[in-house]
Amino acid sequence: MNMDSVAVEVYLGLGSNLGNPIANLKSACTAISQIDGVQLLALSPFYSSKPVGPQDQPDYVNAAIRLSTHLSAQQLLEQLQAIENQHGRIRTVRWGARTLDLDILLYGDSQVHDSQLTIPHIEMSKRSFVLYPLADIAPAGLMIPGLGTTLAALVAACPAEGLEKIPL
Ligand code: ROI
Repeated sequence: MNMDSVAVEVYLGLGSNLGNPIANLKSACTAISQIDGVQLLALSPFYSSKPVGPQDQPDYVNAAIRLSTHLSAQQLLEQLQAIENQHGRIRTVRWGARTLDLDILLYGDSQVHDSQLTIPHIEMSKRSFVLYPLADIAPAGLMIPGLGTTLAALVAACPAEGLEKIPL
């Protein structure tokens, strides 16, 4: 339970570039919707994206989720890591290929800085594969805590290069 025991609106980033990425994201979505204390509110379209970081890995599929939860950020992280592990995630090289990556991008208007979690997610403001799916399901005027800027402003400053919406 979070401290106020009030439902908090949370945004997640999803990514996969091993196995069947689309199937991995769909199955992750189902698993997330089944977490006790989580209500799924929206799922973005899926995007294919060129790898950021090392280029010698397959293209990614990325998406974003909006949910509401009574869980604390830490409790939610534990549930998400369990889902990553169920999907065969093996943590090897930094910035390497992965079957499933689930990131807490935003947790209400909170900022979290501890050994396990940094919210807002550090790199989100520069990454098209995070910002564009997020913009599909979040209000344009959404403020990014700590940055003093809106989601729409970040999107406007971030070219969609290497990013393509996957038709349904
Ligand atoms: N690149 C893309 N396109 N999508 C991701 O989800 C992703 N995740 C990562 C790194 C390796 C930084 N690159 C990525 O963790």
